[in-house]
Amino acid sequence: MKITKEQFKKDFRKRLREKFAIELEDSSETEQLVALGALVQAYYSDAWTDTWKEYLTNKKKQVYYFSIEFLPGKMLKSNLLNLGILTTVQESFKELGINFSAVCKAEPDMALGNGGLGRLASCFMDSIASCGLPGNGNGIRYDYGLFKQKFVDGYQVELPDEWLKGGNIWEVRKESKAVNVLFGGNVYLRENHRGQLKPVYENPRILRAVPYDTGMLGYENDVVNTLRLWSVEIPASEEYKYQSIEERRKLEDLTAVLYPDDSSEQGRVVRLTQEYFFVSAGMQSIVRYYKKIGVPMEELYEHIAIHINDTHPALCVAELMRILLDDEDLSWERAWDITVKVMSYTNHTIMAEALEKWPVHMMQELLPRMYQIIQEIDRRFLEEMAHLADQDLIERTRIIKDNQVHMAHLAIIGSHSTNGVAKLHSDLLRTVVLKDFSTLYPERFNNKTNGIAQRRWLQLSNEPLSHLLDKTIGCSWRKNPEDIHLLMNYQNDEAVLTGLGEVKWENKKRLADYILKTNGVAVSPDAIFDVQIKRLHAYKRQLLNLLNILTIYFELKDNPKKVMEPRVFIFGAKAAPSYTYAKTIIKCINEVANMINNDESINHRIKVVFLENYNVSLAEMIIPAADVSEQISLASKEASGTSNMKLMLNGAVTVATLDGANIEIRDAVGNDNIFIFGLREDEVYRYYESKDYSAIKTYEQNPMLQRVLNAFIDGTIPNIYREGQEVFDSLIKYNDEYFVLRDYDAYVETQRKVDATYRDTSRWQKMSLINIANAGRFSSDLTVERYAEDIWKIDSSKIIVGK
Ligand code: GPW
Repeated sequence: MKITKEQFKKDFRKRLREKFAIELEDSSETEQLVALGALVQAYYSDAWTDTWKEYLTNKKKQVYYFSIEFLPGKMLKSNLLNLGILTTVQESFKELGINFSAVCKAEPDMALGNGGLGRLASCFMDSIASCGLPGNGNGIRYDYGLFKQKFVDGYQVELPDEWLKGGNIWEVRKESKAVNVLFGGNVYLRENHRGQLKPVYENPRILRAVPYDTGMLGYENDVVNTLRLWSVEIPASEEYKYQSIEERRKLEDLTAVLYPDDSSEQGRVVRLTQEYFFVSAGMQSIVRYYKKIGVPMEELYEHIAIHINDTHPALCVAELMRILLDDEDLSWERAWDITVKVMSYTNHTIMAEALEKWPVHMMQELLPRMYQIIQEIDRRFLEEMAHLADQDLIERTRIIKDNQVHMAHLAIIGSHSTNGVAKLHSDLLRTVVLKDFSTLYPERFNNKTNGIAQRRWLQLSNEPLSHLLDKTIGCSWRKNPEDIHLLMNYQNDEAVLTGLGEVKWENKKRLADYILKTNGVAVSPDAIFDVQIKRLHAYKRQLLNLLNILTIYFELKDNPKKVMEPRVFIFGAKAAPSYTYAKTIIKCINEVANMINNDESINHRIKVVFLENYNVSLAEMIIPAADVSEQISLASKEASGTSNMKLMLNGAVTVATLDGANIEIRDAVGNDNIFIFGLREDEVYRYYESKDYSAIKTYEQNPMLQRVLNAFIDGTIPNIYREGQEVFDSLIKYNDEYFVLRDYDAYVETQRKVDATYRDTSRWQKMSLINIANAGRFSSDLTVERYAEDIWKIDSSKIIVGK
């Protein structure tokens, strides 16, 4: 949209008066934020209506992305950018004497997600709208987002994230679109007068699902899609059943909290209730809409695609079957055909503990009708496969076995597409983890390598670099992320390389100021900023990073004159509250940080900084300041990773194992512009087969490694009496599940190479440039376009300028 500064200033003052009966001069930053939010919403309200009306009139096929997590972070700047008025607003605020960044800061992070999976969903929302694709999100409006992390004596402490306390400026409550969702009770099948078997519900618990819609704005294209999040309420007709406050609370708890368990599931009734709640509400509202506009149910698959983001929404399969059978009177065969055509599924991990399974009795009690339908799907699957010679294969792939419902099996059998999130990951799904299914349905398996929204992760978070790019290669990269490749023409241009160095320094200075303020640690922007930011998990091997830090520390203590670049090791990570080992690692990193940062004898040559409460906003500050990106998971374990892409885009050079999307990053930049080390995936699998890995042998044969590990249990690192022993035991007594010790030497050696390379400034800057220039292919715009074409079969409604 186009608006002059004069008009904007007038509109803004007016909004403030309308909202708060206040003059600009007397308003607080929060009031300014709320007024600005309301104004921005008014600016895009026509485009929002026009968008869905256009989808309606042109009968555009739409995708609905079902995800139990969305992690957008702050939305103000992103919305202003996409509307095309960011600069106008920034300049107007300056003229009005308002501090724009302070207003932005007043917006709470919307953190309805744990990490990569939820953030991917939000990058997809941005990209789907920006590519002009008809697509909507469907999820849960948690009252509390991911916990706020504090460190007390080096331990992680979790505080509630009260993100809704000041109200949510972007959401619109859609009372009229509420639906009921049924739980529990008994369900009998009875023949109706037309001889059809229909369910009769006895004593179900009825919950009301109320949607809150948020506009998902496309980048300068007037598209506004919808993210619909559901909140639980008590239906008026049921109120008499909940007389005490406790009983009401218990019910309202359903959408109170996001499960902070990343990559592992606890068999909890609330979680399963949440899953069915948003699945059923979403499916009902979708089907109701298409019925209302006169789409025959038989043709549903021509109008909608439903995407199941990991298995959490896998009940979509059974719920659509339920609606088509019970409410729409379709035969099983017709309903099944439609369901499979409509559904598609993404797998995000090969970690066995994260593959969701629910006890049969729990599903039977909580979701009796779902269970009946799943049983029938399972029965028909057995029947259909009965002709196969390999009876074991059928047993291995069925949905209900060992008294558990296997959600991934339901998702694969009930959909036409299963994809992994990076080449290696998709190959492992096909050949190892889901091999049986790929034998049964080879055509269903495909890869869609993850991507990131360049708008947020470069344009918004790294303005200095964005300006340098504009100046060097023009502005087309802002619309077409692949155009960033034009930067390759400048890999030997001294001025551009120096410019990149200056941009990086400026970003590092900003982060250094923040580190001093929050952690009280003084770090120099001239040091290497070495960054590992991701959830804390054993397979991601933050511990390996720590072992290298201790190695350097001991080398410095032995030889204070050791030639090396000063380095700041920066961590950001939350541990699931129930994951004690991950919390142990946090404590150990914090204590090592204390020890090293306060040891004058090493002359400040290395520093260790663990930043509290890692979230989207913090990522936006850390990533532009990173020189080194740590992507050191055990090969085969990280499905893709996405911080690897964000860091590369911002000019960090990657230290990586050949895991997840690191492999594709290596292919993009070439071996000379990345530091690869460690076991490869086939070597890891060979160890699993031969079972001849001995951590203790590795330890016994390596004096430095001994010294480093002993530091955990001999008092060298203070205050980790219990934690140090736990780490030591995990490596030595329990034989080092993630081959940390096996990769230790290679890692330390590679870090020496990093050090030596960094000393050659122009070589380093060139590497950095090559990383930036080749990051365009990891744009989530391209990723969602591949989903649209191969899986969802939807196309863009707008001719995007510049495409
Ligand atoms: F276990 N991922 C995540 F697969 O952030 F469900 N949370 C999760 O619960 C799972 C996966 C799950 C991450 C992957 O670990 C990461 O490798 C990937 O880049 C990201 O999902 C997006 O695909």
